[in-house]
Amino acid sequence: MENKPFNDTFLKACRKEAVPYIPVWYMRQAGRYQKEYRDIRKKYSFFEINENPEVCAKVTRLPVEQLGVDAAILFADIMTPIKASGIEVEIVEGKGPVIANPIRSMTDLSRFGDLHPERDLPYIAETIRLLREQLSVPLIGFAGAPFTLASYLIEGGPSKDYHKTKGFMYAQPDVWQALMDKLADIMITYLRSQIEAGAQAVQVFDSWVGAVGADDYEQYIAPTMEKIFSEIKKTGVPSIYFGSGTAHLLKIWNQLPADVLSVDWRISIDEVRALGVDKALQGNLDPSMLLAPWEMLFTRVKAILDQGKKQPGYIFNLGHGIFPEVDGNVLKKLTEWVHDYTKSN
Ligand code: 1CP
Repeated sequence: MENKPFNDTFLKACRKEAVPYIPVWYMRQAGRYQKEYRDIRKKYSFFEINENPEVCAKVTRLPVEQLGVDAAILFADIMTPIKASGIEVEIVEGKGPVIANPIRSMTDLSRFGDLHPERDLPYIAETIRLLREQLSVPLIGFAGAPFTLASYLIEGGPSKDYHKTKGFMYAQPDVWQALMDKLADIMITYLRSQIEAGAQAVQVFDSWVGAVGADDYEQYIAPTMEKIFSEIKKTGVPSIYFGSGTAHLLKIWNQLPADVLSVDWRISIDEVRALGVDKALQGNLDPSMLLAPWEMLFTRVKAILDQGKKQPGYIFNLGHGIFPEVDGNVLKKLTEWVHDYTKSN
C-alpha cells in the first residue's frame, strides 16, 4: 500500500532524541468526525470493526492517510480486553461503554477469566501484523489504566464524579486492590501481546484519574502503575502515560518508569517542566480550540510549540480526544502547519 521510507520521528521524540521537526498525532484520530468512519459504522458495530482485522486496519490507517500524522494508533477501545476477559460490555452510541452488571464485590471479581491473547483476542495481533506491513509511520498500541477501567466497571458506564468508584476504593480497600491487581495483570498481558505482534510504542489511557487527589493516588493507584510501566520497560518499547486534569499528579508520575507523560491544557508545558518533570512530554492543545477561528488556533498552537521544542522529547497532540464536531480539514492543515513551523524554527 504505502511505500514511503519509514518515518521514525515520533519514536525519536519518545526517546528524547533530536528530531527534524515536531511529530504530531491526535488522540481519537479515528472516529466519528470522519465521514468514512461513519459509513463503516453503518455496516458494523464497534466490536465488529474491532474484531475484523482488514476493516480494523483500514480504520487505523485512515487518519494517517488523511491527516499526514506521524503515528498511527491501533483502532480498539479500552474495554476491548475487558470484554475478551469475560465481562459483558456494550459500546452504546453517543454514550460509551456500558456494563449491565457492574463490579461491586470480591465475588464479582471471579467473573474475570485470565486473558490468553491468542485465544481470546487473536484479531488484535492479526490487525497489528497487517498494519506493520502497510504503515510507514510507527504503530502505537494501547490499554486503559486500572483506575479508568475500574470506573466503567464499578459505575456501570460513563460518570462525571466517580463517587461510586472512589467510594468503593475507600470502603473496600482489599477488593479495590484485588481489582487493581487483576486489571494490571490483564493489561500487562495484553500490552505484551501487542508489542510481540509489532506495536512500536504503547500508550496507557488513565483518562479519569485526575478525579483522585495526590495522596490517594499514591496510596491506591501508584503501585499498580509502577508495576505496569516496569513490565513494559523490560520490552524496550517506549510507553506514554495519559490522563486529563492531572497537573497535581505530575510530580508522582515523573517517578514512574513511563517514558512520556501526556498532559492537558490545564497546565502549560513550561509549567510542567518547572515542576522538575524531566520525561518526554506530549500534548496539550485544548481540543475545543479546533472549533476556533484559524488565526486564534495557530497563535495558540505556536505558543505550545515554542515551549515544547525548547527541549528534546516533545510530541504535539491534543490534551484529550477529537470529538465528532471537529472538521478533518482543520486537522490536516494543522498537522502541515506544525511540521512546517518546527522545520524552519
Ligand atoms: O483513533 C483512536 O484513538 C481510536 C481508538 C480508540 C481509543 C484509543 C477508541 C475508539 N477508544 C479509545 C480509548 C478510550 N475509550 C478511552 C481513552 C481515551 C479518551 O479518554 O478519550 C476512553 C475513556 C474510552 C471509553 C469510551 N469508548 C468512550 C468515552 C465515554 C465517556 O466516559 O465519556 C466512548 C464514547 C467509547 C466508544 C468509542 N471508542 C472508540 C470510538 C471511535 C468510539 C465511538 C463510538 C462508536 O463509534 O460507536
